[in-house]
Amino acid sequence: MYFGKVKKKFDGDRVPPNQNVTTTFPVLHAGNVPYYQQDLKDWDLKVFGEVENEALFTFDDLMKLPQKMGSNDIHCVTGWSKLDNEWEGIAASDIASIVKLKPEAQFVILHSEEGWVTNLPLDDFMRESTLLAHSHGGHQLTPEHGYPLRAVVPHLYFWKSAKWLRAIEFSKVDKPGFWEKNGYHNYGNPWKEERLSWD
Ligand SMILES: Nc1nc2c(c(=O)[nH]1)N[C@H]1C(S)=C(S)[C@@H](COP(=O)(O)O)O[C@H]1N2
Ligand SMILES: [Mo]
Repeated sequence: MYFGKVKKKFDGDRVPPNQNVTTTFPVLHAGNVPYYQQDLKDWDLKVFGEVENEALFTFDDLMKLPQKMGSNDIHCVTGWSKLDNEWEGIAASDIASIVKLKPEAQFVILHSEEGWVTNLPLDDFMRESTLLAHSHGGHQLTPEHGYPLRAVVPHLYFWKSAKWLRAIEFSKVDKPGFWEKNGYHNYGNPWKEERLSWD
C-alpha cells in the first residue's frame, strides 16, 4: 500500500483554476468577421505612438521578417483552455525594435478591425512568448480566428489576443480596451483568476 503524497496530475499544474480543457477551437468575438481579398492589398499594420519611427507594414513586409514558432496553452475567460497550440508569426519584441521605442512607451494598445481594442503593459508585450501570429497548427489562420494576423499573448486570458490586428500603439498612459471598459479585469492573469474588474 502507498501512503505517500499522491502525485498531482500534470494537467492540474498546467491548467489555471476553474478552466476546462477543450480539444475544439471555439470562436469568440464581438462584431463581424472581416474577409480580406486574397492578395491582402487592403490590409496593413500600423505601428505608432511613443516610437522613433512610425511604420506601416504590408503583410509581405511582415513575412520577410524573422519567423518564430511558439507552442503554448491558451485560456479563455469564459472557462475553456486549449493546450499545445502551435503558432507561427513574428516576435512582438521584434516589431518594437524596428520602430525603436521611446522611454515614454509603457503600455501597448492593440487595435483591431471595427475599432475593437485591448490593452496590456509593455513588459507583457515584450515577453518572449508574445507573438503576432499568422498561422495556427501549421495552417494560415482562418478568418474566424483572426486572418491575416492576430496577437497571441498566452500568459493572459485570451481576450488580450486581438484578432484581425491593424495597429499597435505604444502609449505613455494605459487605455482600457473594449472588454476592459465593459467589466473585464484590466490585466487578466488566468492563474490569479483576474476575470472581472471587481475581482
Ligand atoms: N478583434 C477582436 N479580437 C478578439 C476578440 C474580439 O472580439 N475582437 N475577442 C477576444 C476574445 S474574448 C477571445 S476569447 C479570443 C477568441 O479567439 P478565437 O476565436 O480564435 O478562439 O479572441 C480575442 N480577440
Ligand atoms: Mo474571451
